[in-house]
Amino acid sequence: MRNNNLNSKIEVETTPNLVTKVYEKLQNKISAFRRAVNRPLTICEKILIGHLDESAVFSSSDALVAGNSYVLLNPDRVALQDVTGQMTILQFMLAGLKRTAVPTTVHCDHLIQARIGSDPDTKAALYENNEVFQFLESASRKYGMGFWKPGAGIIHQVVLENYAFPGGLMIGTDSHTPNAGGLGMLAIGVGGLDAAEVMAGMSWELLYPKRIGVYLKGELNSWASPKDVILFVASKLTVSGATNAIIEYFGPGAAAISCTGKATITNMGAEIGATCSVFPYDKRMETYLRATGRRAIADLANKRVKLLTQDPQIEKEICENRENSINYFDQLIEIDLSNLEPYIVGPHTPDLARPISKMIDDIKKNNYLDTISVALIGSCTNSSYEDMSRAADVAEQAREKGIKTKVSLQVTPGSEMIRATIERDGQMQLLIDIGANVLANACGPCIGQWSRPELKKGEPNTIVTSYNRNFPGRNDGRRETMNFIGSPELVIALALGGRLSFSPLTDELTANDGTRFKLKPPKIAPETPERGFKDVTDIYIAPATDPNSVEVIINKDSDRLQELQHFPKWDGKDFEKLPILAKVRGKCTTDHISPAGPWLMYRGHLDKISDNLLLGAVNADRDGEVGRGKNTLNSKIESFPHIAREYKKRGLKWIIVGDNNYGEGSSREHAAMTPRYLGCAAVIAKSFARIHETNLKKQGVLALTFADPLDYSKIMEDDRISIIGLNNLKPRKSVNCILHHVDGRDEEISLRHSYNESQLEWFRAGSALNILHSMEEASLE
Ligand code: MIC
Ligand code: SF4
Repeated sequence: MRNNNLNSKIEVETTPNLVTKVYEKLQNKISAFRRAVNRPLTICEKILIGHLDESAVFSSSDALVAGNSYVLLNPDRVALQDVTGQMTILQFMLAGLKRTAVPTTVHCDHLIQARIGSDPDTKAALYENNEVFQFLESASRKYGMGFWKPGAGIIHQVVLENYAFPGGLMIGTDSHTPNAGGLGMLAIGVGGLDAAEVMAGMSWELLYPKRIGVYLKGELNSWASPKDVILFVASKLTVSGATNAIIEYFGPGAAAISCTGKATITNMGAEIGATCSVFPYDKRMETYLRATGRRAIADLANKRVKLLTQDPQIEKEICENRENSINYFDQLIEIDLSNLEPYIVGPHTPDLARPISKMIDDIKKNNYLDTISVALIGSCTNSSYEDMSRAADVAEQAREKGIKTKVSLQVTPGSEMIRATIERDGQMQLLIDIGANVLANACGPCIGQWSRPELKKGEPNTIVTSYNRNFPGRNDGRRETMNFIGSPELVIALALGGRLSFSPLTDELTANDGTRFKLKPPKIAPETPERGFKDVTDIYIAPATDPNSVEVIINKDSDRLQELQHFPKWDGKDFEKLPILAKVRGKCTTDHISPAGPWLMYRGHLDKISDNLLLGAVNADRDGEVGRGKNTLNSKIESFPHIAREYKKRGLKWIIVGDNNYGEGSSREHAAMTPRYLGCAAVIAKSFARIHETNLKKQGVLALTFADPLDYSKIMEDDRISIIGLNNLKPRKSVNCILHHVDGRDEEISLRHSYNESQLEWFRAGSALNILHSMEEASLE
């Protein structure tokens, strides 16, 4: 089934050429599909069908059963960032390939630590991460990838500004890749090995997603913003509610939201587990394409509107009767934007939402710390020209009254283009005038790259951000930090009020002259600058024209980068009486399994980063114990990575037991590679998040779920677990598992899996990479 055409010599194309070809392909495939399946199509169906691999046959829609059939797709682009990209490139190299077959870019954004401010922090990062940046740059030049230097901006913002296009399909090694859905693209977050395979010219496999429709009507007004649309949707669907689904926004309200506002909404679909989210092509996207120097693409899209939008009959039928939505969507949510209030979510999970009017009650009920310590705006989610203009409008009102924020305010612009433009147009100055400090154009505090020496160890504190994630420990590595999320304009208002309970809708501030005043809702802001975006230079390096002359730089003694070794093949034996390294309780995101912050340093060094394994995970058997468990060899309570290394030394494989939505959040495959490296045979969970489940499968760890989730509670700390019948693993067939309890009782439980036949081969071969490598070797023979 797979496309064996490795190393095919496809030149990196200019985007208009690529887009022309993609639209032709969409046209042909969608027409063929329509001949077989005669019904109106949604936009995500059109894009998926238009990107199906050549092997797909359109005899009927039976081949595309949502949540059941796997499909092979050919993405148009790949985007890598500097921390997940390291493993992706190391795996690409290990597979022995010469050049990327699909246009690919690398973005340096996660490694800049926020300390003082933009310039000194970027300089310090260049020095401290020099070796990694050199590796990424040399590999990019050699293998044909565009390289965006540190300081150029955050991956998703740079992709939106330069590469995203309506109707396209891209994958990225970052879970917020769906940001490009704001420009009508199906953009999906994946693990590094998925990306390496596509870069090698292989098709990409996806579980054909379900569809959730969000019908938007009315118009946002007052303090409500695009952020509130997604915070509201998150509260309805919860963190796992959109797993293996694409969220498709449509209706008259969609056109009332700017392209970058749409991107905020699609970006945060990652927080509810969505495969991706998408809006249909419209005038607002055209405006953004033209403003970002892509007139040719806007013209091409305008000629193909039918391919890039939902068939109109769908909306018509749904408007006549909401029940008709079942013909097109698995679920329908309806939002009247005119009635939407600003929301605040958190702490510690992005689906704990309430409208701002209810915040004060929640603070009292839950004893949240009302005093805010730091307010932060920006990130890949919310740093558009429109966002910054609305935030600056609130700042201007405060400046006119002679006041500043009551708490520290930090701004991370999403890209150098945005930073330079808001500096020229005055928004930045307005923010600085009320006390803002400008950080680098990078992820910074959003991913724990935030030095807060002023904060005492264990000191509880409240922060508010316009970011997208708020897992415990996420921003500053401190689990006691309570992190709340809202729109940038709301965060500015809260920074002026200094309290979480402050509501700009009802509360007053005191001006410098002692008079009281209320903030007005920010004015409607321009979605793109009247004078155009500022041109920025010296932020991009193109692939080398003579790749053979470029040597990929990896220092042999490096503690940042380590060449990978292949994981061993499965030995053909059942897993007999394996110890449980960790049984985790409750939320276990990839930030719990493989924390970021200081550990980001080691994302290119598998051995070193393995020392963070499960450090954030809550031990289900030991109340309150985090990152530690019982070493069955000596009965001592030790850290999980330490125990895992002890087991590995003795050649003992082990198991992780997970709760619901295990592995939610990031795409980092380190959360699957480090367990694999230290000897994990299987993860048994109540349920998995999509990307993490694929990452486990790809790295050769068995990903299994309880047939009966109540069996989770049958597993005790001292049990040994056998997983048997592995030679007979088959798609859709359950797996037998025996719990050997310490009192001598054996108990049998049934496990499920979602492997298809070719994924089972990954397990047998030891990893998907081992298969890619053998295919590459065969193609050279
Ligand atoms: C995130 O927002 O969690 C990250 C950091 O961008 C991750 C990627 C990573 O862990 O490197 C993501 O979203 O995939
Ligand atoms: Fe960076 Fe945060 Fe966006 Fe992830 S969510 S890409 S860490 S800004």
